[in-house]
Amino acid sequence: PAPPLPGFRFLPGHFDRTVQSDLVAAVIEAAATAPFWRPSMPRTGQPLSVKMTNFGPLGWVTDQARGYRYEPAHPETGAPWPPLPTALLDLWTAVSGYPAPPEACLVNWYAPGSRMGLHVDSDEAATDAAVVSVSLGDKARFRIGGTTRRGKTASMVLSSGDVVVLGGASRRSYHGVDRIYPGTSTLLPETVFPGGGRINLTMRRVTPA
Ligand code: MD3
Ligand code: FE
Repeated sequence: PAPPLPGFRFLPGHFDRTVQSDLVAAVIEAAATAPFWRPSMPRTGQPLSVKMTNFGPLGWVTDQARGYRYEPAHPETGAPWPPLPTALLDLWTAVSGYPAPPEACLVNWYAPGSRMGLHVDSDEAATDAAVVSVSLGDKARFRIGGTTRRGKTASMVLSSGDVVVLGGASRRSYHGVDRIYPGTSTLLPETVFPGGGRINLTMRRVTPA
C-alpha cells in the first residue's frame, strides 16, 4: 500500500495552545536537570543536527563509542532523567492502547536548519507498542515511507499541537524530518530556544509489558 502504512493515526490540533505551553514549560523545567545535548552517530561520531533530552525511567542516547541505546541517566550529568509529565502519560493512556506506561519520552529540539534523515526506530524490544509523537513550535515537513528504504514516501506538514500515533505496521516504517519552517510559531521562548524551531516529544515503551 501507499504510505503511510496501517496503524498510522494523525490527530491534528489535538492539544490546544494552553496545553502546548504547559508542555513547553515542562520541557524547560526538565532541561534544568537534564540539559539538551547534541548526540553523535555510532562509529563516525558525526553529530546530529537535533539536540536531545529525555523524560522517564529510560532515555534514548547515542555516541560514537557505544551507539544507539536506552540509558537510565543523562550522558553528561549522570543524573536520572526527569519524570514524564502527567499530560503526556494521559495522552499515552488515551491513544496507545498499550497495557503499560511508556518508559521513555525522547525530546528532540530542531533549531531552524535541523533535520532528521530517513530511519527506522528499532532500539525498543517492545515492538508491539506504538510510538506516540507530539509536535510543538514551528511547522515541519515530516516524511514517512514503507518498511524498505527504497520505496514510495509521502510527506505531510506537522504543526504545533498535532499528535501522531505510529502503531501496527507503521511502527516499522522509514520516517524523517526534511525541514523546519522557521517563524511559523511563537510558542517556544527565544531566551531558551534561540531561533525558535520545533520540539518533538516521542513516547515509547522499551521493554515488553
Ligand atoms: C514513524 N522523530 O525521534 S516523530 C524519532 O519529528 C523521530 O522528531 C521525528 O523520528 C521527529 O525517532 C518524527 C513521529 C514518528 C516517531 C516514531 C516513528 C514517526 C514514526 C516510528 C515509526 C514510524
Ligand atoms: Fe524515528
